[in-house]
Amino acid sequence: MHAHASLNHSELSILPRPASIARVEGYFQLTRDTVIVTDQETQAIGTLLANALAPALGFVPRVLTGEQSPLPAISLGIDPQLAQLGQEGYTLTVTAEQVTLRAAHRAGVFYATQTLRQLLPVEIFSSTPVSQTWNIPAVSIEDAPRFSWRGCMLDSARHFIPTQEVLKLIDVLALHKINMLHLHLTDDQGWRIEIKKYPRLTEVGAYRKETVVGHAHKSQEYDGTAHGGFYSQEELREIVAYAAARFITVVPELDLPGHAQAAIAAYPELGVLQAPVEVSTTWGINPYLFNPTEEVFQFLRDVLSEIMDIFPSPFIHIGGDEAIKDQWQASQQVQALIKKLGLKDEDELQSWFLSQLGTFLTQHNRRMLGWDEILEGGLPAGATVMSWRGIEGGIAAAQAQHDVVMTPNTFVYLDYYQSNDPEEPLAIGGYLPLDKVYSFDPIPAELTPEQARHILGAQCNLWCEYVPTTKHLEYMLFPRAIALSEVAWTPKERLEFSDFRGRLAVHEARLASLDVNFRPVEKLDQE
Ligand code: TNX
Repeated sequence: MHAHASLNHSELSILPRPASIARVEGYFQLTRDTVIVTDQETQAIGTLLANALAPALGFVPRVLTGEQSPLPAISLGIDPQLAQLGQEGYTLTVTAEQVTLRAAHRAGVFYATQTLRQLLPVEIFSSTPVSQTWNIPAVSIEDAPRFSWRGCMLDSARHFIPTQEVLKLIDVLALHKINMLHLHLTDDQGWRIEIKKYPRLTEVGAYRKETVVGHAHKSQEYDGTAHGGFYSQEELREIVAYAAARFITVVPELDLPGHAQAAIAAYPELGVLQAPVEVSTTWGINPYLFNPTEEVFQFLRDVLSEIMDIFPSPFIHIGGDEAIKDQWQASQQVQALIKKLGLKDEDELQSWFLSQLGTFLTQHNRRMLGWDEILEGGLPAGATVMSWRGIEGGIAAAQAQHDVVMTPNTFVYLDYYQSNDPEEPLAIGGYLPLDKVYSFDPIPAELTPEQARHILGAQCNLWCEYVPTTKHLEYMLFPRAIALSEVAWTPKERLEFSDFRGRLAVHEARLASLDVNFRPVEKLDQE
């Protein structure tokens, strides 16, 4: 099947762009008589669809499960014969009589519903009833993702992102077929996850003080205001369940052995210095490291156990980034350990440190994921690498037959400026316009096809040092996260920035109706 030559943007503005779509003549008209028919397996997806359409329609379409309908129907169902479309692929066929969504697995049916919402007139995203005819163009779509990891990282540590906002974002990410939500939950500036066994982690570690920063670089250093907040385990379970219903896996990150200052502020005995310190009130890289002792490993295993209990994710992220090793270097005790283990240096000690936890995770059937610094001193067995300092770490890891998620700062760091407009709100630095994100190819040319199979996919990261509000968070995410979703979903030969732009211009009305803040695409013309 090939793309129709005369695709009309206002009619077929689906993001990410489907692998193949053919427009045929006619429309299916959605009315009060239309029922959503499902099989047992897709009933919950049918209900989600009904509830998504209801506000604009002004009525909730009926969901019929396991029955035939005499009425015109939107039919959802599993079809094992579509196995060749993979875990997430689907077909969506619209004729004047019927809308048919089929996939071999439930995820595919869910993605078909997200496509269907975008086939309807954009007003379907309205939160209040709109009286109009709801025509769905007759099409034949066959679609499946290029990559199995289509991710977005949010940094709740630097600025806490309230649960309600996370739930709202999950809906928006799912609309774009993103399936991995990586939550950065611990850092020097805050510990955001309730751990029952160690209550001070949040009692102390979740709050940082106001600081008077008395020099010229104030805005670059810290916004000066007191800040705090954390997720209870109950809230995290709600987030995980809400995401799972929308086929998103929540990947938790516990950052170590560096970025540990908030934990050490809560329990100074965890640190190399064994001395009190406050939760960091400035951005940047701090020197506080976990002490590589059995007591600390016990603490980390306890914390990981509670994390695994909350998050069913097959991947657990253990950080590994930016650990300056000065404190390990200066500690006689740590140096004695390096000697005893027969290691060369602190990098090898970090590798050993992470391997201890990797083994623990493996025993619990989880996979360790870490930033590309985990390559230094030897990649722990079985570890998956998130390549952030460009793509080099990812290339090295894939060549060593380790799995990789590509998140290079050069293409997908959404904390960077999205334009040169002097009015652009303060950001950490860098320059990452929309077309640069769109131009990213997660498969480096250096890799053989065999090695390239280790590239699980791509992810955009939004670090939140300079993102204090949810409105601003959305502004930094959109539309760049949508570009990432297309890079990670759509076949490479179907990626065309001008076409993407055209669809995005239509899509903005949907985002606006969902009350999602974004940088308007028309601003690209002024650049
Ligand atoms: C580096 S990316 C970090 C983060 C910062 C980010 C700012 C990574 C693994 N570590 O701690 O927030 O730069 O761009």
